[in-house]
Amino acid sequence: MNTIGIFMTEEHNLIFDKNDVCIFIPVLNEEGAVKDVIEGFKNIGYNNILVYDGNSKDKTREIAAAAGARVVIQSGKGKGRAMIQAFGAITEKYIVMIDGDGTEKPEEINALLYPVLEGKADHVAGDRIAGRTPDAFTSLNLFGNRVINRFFRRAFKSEHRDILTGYRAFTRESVQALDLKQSGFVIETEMTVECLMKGQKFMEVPITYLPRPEKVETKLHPIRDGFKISMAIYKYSRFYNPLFFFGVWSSLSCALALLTAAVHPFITWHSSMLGTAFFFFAGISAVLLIAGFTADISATLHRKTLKAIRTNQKEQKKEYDQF
Ligand SMILES: Nc1nc2c(ncn2[C@@H]2O[C@H](COP(=O)(O)OP(=O)(O)O)[C@@H](O)[C@H]2O)c(=O)[nH]1
Ligand SMILES: [Mg+2]
Repeated sequence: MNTIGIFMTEEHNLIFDKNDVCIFIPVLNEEGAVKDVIEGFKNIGYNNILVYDGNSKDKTREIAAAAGARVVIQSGKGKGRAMIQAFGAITEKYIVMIDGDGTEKPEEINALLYPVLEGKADHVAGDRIAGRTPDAFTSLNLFGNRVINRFFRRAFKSEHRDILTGYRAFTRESVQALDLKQSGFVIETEMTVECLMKGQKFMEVPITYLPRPEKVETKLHPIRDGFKISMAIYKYSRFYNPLFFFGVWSSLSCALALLTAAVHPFITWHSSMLGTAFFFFAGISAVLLIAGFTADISATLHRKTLKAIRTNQKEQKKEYDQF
């Protein structure tokens, strides 16, 4: 099969070698789906397929190797750990990552990869919520995803629609610049946050999201992992949007102060205690708000400085390339 890809835009024709794209599939007990995912890519000329296995207890490794993928067994546990290990080891210029559970379509790779090849994006994420088919998400998962994405948009003042997606394309250089530490399912959130922190060009494109094939189980625990992800979003907002980070507690204290003021006329026998509580909560609220504003100034200045450094680096690289 010819591995030369030609991608035509209005401005230019882009020719690339599909072997320069590493298709990376993290898997854990996916014997029911991994073969179709691998073959889906091979059928369209992408033969460079790397499967990172999280010590599956079924025949995932054997099936993946027989289908023509390189199989590596990750050390330790967790999807995040597998991703960090893979990003450190991959040498190809472009990486496309996809779940091994058959819920995403290999043939939709172009929508993700082309903006990266064109240089329009460093990192493209497939928005599963936009292209979900009926029953692809359970109602609990859809609700959880919506709440988490809304919380993320609020915390990061962003437009992201699906931060938890596993179908993504990026340059090796851009993903290696991210400071990733999460071992489990918080890794996608961390990646998205890191892209924002590092000022990378991030884009979302709609992708089809299919129900899992029969007998293929999700490894994600909606309540436990949903809680961990929400906590991580809050924690990460500290450096990106400190006004939100401190503002949450400032608003809560403010609400408690108002509550004590509101009940004050009705519970006269506790009035001195309520008065103390009012000043306590009002004080905490004010202090946190001041902390938020102060930290927000530092964060904004920090972002501006980083942006200036990056622009400078890009200009220097351009000059160097011309020379
Ligand atoms: N290597 C590795 N892969 C994992 C691990 N846990 C899950 N995966 C894989 O990561 C992908 C996403 O997991 P999945 O259960 O589909 O999560 P969801 O798509 O968010 O519901 C699938 O291909 C899983 O097999 C792990 O601990 N190690
Ligand atoms: Mg999945």
